[in-house]
Amino acid sequence: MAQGQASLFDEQALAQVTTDPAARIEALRTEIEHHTYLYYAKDAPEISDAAYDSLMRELRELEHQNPHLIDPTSPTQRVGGYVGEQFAPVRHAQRMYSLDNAMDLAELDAWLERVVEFFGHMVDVVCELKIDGSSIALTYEDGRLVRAATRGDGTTGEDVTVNVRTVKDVPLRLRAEGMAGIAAPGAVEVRGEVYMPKASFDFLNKAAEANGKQAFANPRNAAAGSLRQKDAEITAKRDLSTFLYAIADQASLLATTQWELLQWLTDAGFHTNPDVKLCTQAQQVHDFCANALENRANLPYEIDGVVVKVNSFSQQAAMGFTARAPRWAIAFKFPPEEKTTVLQDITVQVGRTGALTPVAELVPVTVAGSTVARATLHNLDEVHRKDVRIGDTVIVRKAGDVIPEVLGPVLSLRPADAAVWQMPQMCPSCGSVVVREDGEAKHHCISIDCPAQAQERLIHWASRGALDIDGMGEEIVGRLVETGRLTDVADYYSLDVTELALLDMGRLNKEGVPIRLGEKTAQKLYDNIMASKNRPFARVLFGLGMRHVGKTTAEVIAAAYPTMEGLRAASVDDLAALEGVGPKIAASIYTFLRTPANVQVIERLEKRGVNMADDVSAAAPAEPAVLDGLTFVLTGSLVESGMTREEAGQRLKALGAKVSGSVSKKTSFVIAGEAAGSKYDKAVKLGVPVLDEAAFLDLLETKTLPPQ
Ligand code: 3B8
Repeated sequence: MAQGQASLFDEQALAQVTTDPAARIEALRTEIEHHTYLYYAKDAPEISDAAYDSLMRELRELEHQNPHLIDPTSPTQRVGGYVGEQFAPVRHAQRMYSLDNAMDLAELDAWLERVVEFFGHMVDVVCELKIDGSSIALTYEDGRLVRAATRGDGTTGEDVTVNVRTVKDVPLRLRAEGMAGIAAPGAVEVRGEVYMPKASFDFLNKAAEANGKQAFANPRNAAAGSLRQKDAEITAKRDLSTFLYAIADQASLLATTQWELLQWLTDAGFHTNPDVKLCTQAQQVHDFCANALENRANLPYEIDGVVVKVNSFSQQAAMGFTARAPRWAIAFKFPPEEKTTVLQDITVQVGRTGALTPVAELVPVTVAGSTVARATLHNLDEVHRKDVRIGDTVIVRKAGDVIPEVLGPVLSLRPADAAVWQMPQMCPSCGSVVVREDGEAKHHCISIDCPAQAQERLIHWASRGALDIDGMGEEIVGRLVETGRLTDVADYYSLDVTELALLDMGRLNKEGVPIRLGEKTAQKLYDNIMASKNRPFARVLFGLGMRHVGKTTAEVIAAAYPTMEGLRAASVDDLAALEGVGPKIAASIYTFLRTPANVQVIERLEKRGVNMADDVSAAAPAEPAVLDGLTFVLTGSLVESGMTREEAGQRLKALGAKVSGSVSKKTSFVIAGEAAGSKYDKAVKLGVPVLDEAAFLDLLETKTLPPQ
């Protein structure tokens, strides 16, 4: 490509630099954007990297000399920036729905048949690869990127603008070709997927392992995690890419079909996936899915299925949405990838309650984008039911694409000497007796001072759902246990900053000097320990790690007994009477609170200021009366939620609304479910606003009225 270069380096252009820096800056930006587009979106660069760098250097230099001309959408501004304490919430102007899944070809056909039934004939559909990334919404105002948000719960996401700016294939300004169409809407919200290429993911995880850092489970988590970096400079180094495929609102102003929209997106400068097909028959959809599945391993990024969409926007609108997902699209999910590998050993892990879990130690193998070397075998019966033996070649897959699972052996490859595995009779951590109680699947080590249990209990106490001591992970807890500073959870609250700073991490640096935790990390960790003293009482109960007391049970108990003193006074029957508790859990709590070693730990926790009593006067307020003064009428059946009109009415009243049986001019809203009849007609006639079920469910969830 000689043209662009010539125009930039010719005499006239250079002469302009001295006279009009603003014009030169603009010319450089447009030129650089053009080459970024060719490189990332079209995969067809026309100038060398060196020439590109030279353009960037000139632009940077000019902006440096003319700081008043710096603009956030300049290609020089992609790097850097800090997000505050938290990512600001962003309410999506239009809800970000997810897709319904078809788990096999039969379910895909069932969806295709629903489409045929709806229209009375087959309609055009578009097949796209389902990118296994993290959803984003990019908002452009007057063609300039102003905001990027994650999907979040679909209603509210997080503002990740500074991070997304660093993603090189995201245009900071739309190309003129795309701009032509959007004179009318002014702002457009473009939606798609951010992903991390497989090769970059491998590279990142290798580096993480080398630095003793936690690796990401799969490229999707890596993409999502990279987007949510507080320091956008880290995001900038992460090699993220995007594929965009939708416009949130007013897409019909830009195109009349999904197929045309993909073209518009490409013209506007977005990276769109080239592997798309416009299909007129079910057979073509099948072929596309079969091809995608076959090609999956050869793609440089992860896909987890195929998305099939009704092509025409007016036909999409006719089909509409359920409460969760569009009716006009379906995600055909690939079956989880399976691989074979060798089971080298079965080890036994001791959990915080003393439960013993057999773990498959595998020859590492890549499954669905990440390395699998270990997988839980749950308990002895599972090992026998699956009939896996040490030395077996086994089939592994990822359940839900995250948790590795051993499916079973390839019997024809079993070594002659492979013996049936048995649970060890002694705890591998402390050597005490292992028992299996009647009716229990798990074996347990019943020693009170089993170090493996102690360590797991300590980690559990600090975990996110419990006392949430950020930074207190497996490694640091392990070191504190080994150095004798942590024995039980009350010991956390006697640690001081100095000893934390000096904590020997058990590793040496390049000069052979032991690595210590260091002052800055120690101070943060200490602050987090102190902050954990004020967690709600339910967290403390959960953190204590009583058998059978999960998070939900802990919340139920704390709601009924908001103080440790009150809870200690409760009888087994009192506890068993609580919703979802029952005699087994009740007995476990009762016994736990009377075991002398536990009583002592709880007393020490209390003495050191850990919350043992919630302030009941500050209990959660009742529902806000956001619908005060409004009158609702319900009609039709609420098929999505399955709520009766009675239940729906109760929910509205709880928010302060009045519910009436007939529509009048005074009615504020009519909620119309399926097969709504005369009340709906009357509402339309009187101009009373009508909400469909999805909007009603949104209202209950968000406690805000939809914009009228
Ligand atoms: C509507 C259309 C959600 C999606 C959609 O590659 C909707 O189209 C969606 F409510 O999540 N991961 C894609 C992908 C995802 C979606 C989509 N198209 N290609 C993807």
